[in-house]
Amino acid sequence: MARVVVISNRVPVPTELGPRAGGLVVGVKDAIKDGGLWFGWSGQVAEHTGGQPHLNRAGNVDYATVEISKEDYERFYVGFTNGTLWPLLHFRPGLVAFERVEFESYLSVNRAFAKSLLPLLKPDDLIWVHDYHLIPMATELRALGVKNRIGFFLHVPFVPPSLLDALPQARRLLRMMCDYDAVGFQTAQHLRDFQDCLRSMLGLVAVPGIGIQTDGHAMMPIAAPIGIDARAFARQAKRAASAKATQRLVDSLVGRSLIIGVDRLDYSKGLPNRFVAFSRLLEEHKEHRLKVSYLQVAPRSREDVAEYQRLKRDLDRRTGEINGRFAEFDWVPLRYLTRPIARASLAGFYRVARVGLVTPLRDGMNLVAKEYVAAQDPEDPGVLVLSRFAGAAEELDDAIIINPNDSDEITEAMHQALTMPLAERKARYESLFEKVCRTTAQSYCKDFLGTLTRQVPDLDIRESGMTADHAQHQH
Ligand code: ADQ
Repeated sequence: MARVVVISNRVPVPTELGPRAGGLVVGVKDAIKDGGLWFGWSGQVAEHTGGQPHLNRAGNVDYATVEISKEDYERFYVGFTNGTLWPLLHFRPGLVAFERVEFESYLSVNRAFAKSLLPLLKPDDLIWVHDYHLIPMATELRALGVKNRIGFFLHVPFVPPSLLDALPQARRLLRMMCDYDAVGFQTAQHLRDFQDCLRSMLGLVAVPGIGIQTDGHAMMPIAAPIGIDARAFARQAKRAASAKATQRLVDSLVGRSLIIGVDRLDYSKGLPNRFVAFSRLLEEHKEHRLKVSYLQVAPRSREDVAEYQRLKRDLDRRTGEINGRFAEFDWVPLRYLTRPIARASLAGFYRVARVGLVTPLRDGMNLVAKEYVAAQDPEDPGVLVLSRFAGAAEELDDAIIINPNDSDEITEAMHQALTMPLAERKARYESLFEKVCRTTAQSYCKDFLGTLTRQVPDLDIRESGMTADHAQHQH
């Protein structure tokens, strides 16, 4: 098979210290486990953006990274990607800022990255671009003469036309997405929203077997849900259960039930509502006082973005209030950590937790939900409480599904989970485990790359001026 070249904003260069929190790496590394190249930003700021990449090799994977300038860091990273696209794609128009210079920087960073990558490309490489930071990448690579197949996968949700239209550059971005050979989304709903945008904003409709046709080129849009290697994670969790860190956690609980949440410290993850819900659980269901501890692991993320600083202050305050109000001299109800924890330890922590709380306001997929299920002890499984607005809810419908905007609903779900009989816990777990084993990191990469390498039928017919109306009849 051809070499796979992965391009993503951040690159998991193995020499970096410590574990990295983030779902993209977990799901994508399977694509290049047999050899490949991973290209992107080093995470460092330098005088200029791009230039000659730094090369590293680990096993049979090459890593190539470049820097960005201070100005691009502010405009591209803090600005357009995390201040405009991220809130927009997470249905938070009130948090979106628009600055034309930031969009210009977004384009120029993508152009510089494409130039840096060019000398490393081979003619039959399959190029796989990841996430909202890099939408213009295919357009920029094509402009440099790259003829390879190029695919794009969006890890975050896609929005309906009424929301996307708020973005001044929406049509331009949609056209750039049409320059790929395949564009993937986490769920059927995100795919439908994308297709609605193409239809209503550009008048384009997919033709079965061909895809979206523009200028003699076809782009196939697909839903390819990302997953984890669930069976391997289950084995890791079983081993981790007897490891030192898990044992320390269990000892510290002195028989209490554990509720766990693991999220990047991000406003899309719904943490304030979750804290409110926990406080109400202790308030309204007094039987749980002294009997349950809630561990929230929330490593800090995007600390230069103002909204993230506000969220951190808000959660610090709420933690103080909850513990000040309910703690006893020998019980701290809420344990709140803002640093990452090694994945091996996390696996053990999930396994001993009676409840897994995954309540994002919006999420592309959410791999923590899948990890929590995979880590459970089949003989005594915990219960997953899952937001209906996480992509994972499309598959994991045997979890307790909640609306994360309603803290009372989360409170009731916590109570239901803490008091659920073993037989029901097992029945839900068995069905959920079967589902997390079905869509894995491997099946995700296979589905996406399969579409990317598909045979595209002769496109001459479609150049005869196919309109949205014509295409709709064929749909
Ligand atoms: P994220 O927003 O980063 O990913 P998620 O899918 O939950 O969200 O992945 C987080 C990953 O990081 C998990 O594998 C988890 O174990 C790990 N992690 C989280 N907190 C950690 C901690 N404290 N210590 C160590 N590891 C931690 C984006 C999208 C998601 C989408 C993924 C993958 O926002 O919707 O599911 O990409 O496509």
